[in-house]
Amino acid sequence: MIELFSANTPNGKKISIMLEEIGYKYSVVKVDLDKGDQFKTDFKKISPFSKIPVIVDHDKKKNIFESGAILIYLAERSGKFYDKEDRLEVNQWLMAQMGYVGPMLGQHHQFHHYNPGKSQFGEERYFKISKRIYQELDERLYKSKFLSGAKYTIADIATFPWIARHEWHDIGLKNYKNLTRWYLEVSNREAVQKGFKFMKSNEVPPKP
Ligand SMILES: N[C@@H](CCC(=O)N[C@@H](CS)C(=O)NCC(=O)O)C(=O)O
Repeated sequence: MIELFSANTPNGKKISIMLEEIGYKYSVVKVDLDKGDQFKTDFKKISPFSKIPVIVDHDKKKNIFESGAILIYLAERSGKFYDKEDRLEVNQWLMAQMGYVGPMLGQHHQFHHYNPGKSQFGEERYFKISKRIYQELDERLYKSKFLSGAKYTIADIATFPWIARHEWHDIGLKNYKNLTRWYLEVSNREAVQKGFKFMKSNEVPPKP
C-alpha cells in the first residue's frame, strides 16, 4: 500500500496519475499548503524542503520526495513507462520537465494568474518563457508521438498536468497543433482521468 501526501497541484497530479497508470493501491493524505501543513514536524521528516508530493511505500518501508524521483521509483518498481533501452531519452525529457517546464510555468502562474499587476518585469518574462516552452514542446511533438519517442512514458506523465493548466497560461493551446494532439491523447487515457480527480471528484483535464 502506498500513501500519497499531496495537494491538488500539477506536481501532485503527476503521482496520482502514475499510481492509476500502474494500478497500485494508494491512499491520499491531503497536505493543506495554504494552512502550512507542509511545515509540520512530522511532514518535514519525509519532505526536507516542505513540499508535496511525497510517497510512503509501506511494503518496501521507503519514503520518497521529489516528483521526478517518485516517478522513477514507481516506474522501476512496476516495470512500466520507463523501459531500460529508452532511459537516456526519457531522462532528458523528464529532467527538462523538472528543471525547466514546471518551474517556469510555475512562475508564470505566480505572476500572470495569482498576482497580476504586481511586477511588469515578472509578468512579461515568464509569459515569454512559457510561450517559448509551448513552441518547443510543439516542435518536439511534431517529430515524435510522445515526448521521449514512440512510447508514452513518465516524461509525458510529468509534463501533462502542467499543460493541463493551459487556461491559466492564456497562450492558446489550440494554436499549437502537435502539443494539442498529444494533450488530447494523454487526456483521453482512463488512468489520467482517474488520477486527475484524486482530490476533486468532478475534475477533468480542461479542453484545449
Ligand atoms: N521539485 C519539486 C517541487 C514540488 C513543489 O513545488 N511543490 C509545491 C506544490 S506544487 C509545494 O509543496 N509548495 C509548498 C511550499 O513550498 O511551501 C517536485 O517536483 O516534487
